Amino acid sequence: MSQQVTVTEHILLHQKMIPGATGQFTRLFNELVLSAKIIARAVNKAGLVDVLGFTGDINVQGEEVKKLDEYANRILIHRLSRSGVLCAMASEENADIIEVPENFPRGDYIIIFDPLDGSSNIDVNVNIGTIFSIFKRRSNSDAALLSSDVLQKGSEQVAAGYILYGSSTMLIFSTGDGVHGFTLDPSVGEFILSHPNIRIPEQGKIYSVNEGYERYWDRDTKKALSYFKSPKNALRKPYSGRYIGSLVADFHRNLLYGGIFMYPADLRDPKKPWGKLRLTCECNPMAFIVEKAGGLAIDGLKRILDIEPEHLHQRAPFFCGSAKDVQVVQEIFEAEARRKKKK
Ligand code: FDP
Repeated sequence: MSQQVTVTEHILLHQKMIPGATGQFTRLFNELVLSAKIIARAVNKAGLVDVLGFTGDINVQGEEVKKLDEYANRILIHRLSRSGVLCAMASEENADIIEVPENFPRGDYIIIFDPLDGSSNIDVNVNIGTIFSIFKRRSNSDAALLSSDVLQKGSEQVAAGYILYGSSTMLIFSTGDGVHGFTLDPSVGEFILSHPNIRIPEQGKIYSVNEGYERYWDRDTKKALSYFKSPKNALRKPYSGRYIGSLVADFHRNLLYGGIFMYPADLRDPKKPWGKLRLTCECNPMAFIVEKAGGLAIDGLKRILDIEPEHLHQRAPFFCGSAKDVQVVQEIFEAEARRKKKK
């Protein structure tokens, strides 16, 4: 136990190394960690208490709201608004920016989160998670908050990460200097550093995508898939297919083992040719983590972290993982773009 580093110690150590640090980030993180423990407890008891199933409501994404989703959202909003260091929050479950109530102290941080990602897996005991993305406001603290403070490019994130509720509860995050993983020790109630300085393998052996929708993909994505399945690829053998259908779980496995996760554009509805995943609360935080671990994340052609969000619930195609695997996809998209230009 004497050798073990808790997440709070780790953050405090990090804070000491930043000249002029005020402790605000540490306060925000402490509330996030406490929220994670409360949600983990509810997830672990699901099945025993009445938290499975639907609330009967439809969220801003047009999806049925699960009881645990709603619970996780409430816990995060309640705890984080009390941190005293936020000026705004945004959640996948709420249509608009959530302002911190007038009577609470405020600060310059903004947090965007998906309270419980992978919620279609809740009722069957498959891994789910909370994803978060943290920014600092750009406008003056005394002035009214601008939507551009919340809608910043992913490259402006000061921290991002996720909590994975699985066979154990894990917190993975980066504040810019490496990606670190902590595992909740339920006997002491602390997240303990278990995976310091995670690096994603440069080349993976796994592709992860909902192949059932292949007929709705563009030509580029179909080409990428056939590359990963071909014995003529860089590995000289087909990649293994692994798809849980819970972004945090698929991402986490690929982060540790290497590989590529894809949620491509879906051309079923030509008026909405976007992917399913949300840029601000899913793609950006995962792209930040994967890049800090040595990998890449693109929308096909463009780096995810360079996309200027136009609205809170914007979606983006998402290809993310080991650098060499993502580069292959990018080359395919670039070649197709050149071909289309020539026509
Ligand atoms: P879910 O709908 O279960 O919440 O964006 C949400 C998400 O899950 C991701 O976690 C997951 O990667 C993806 O959607 C799964 O979507 P498909 O069922 O279309 O594959």
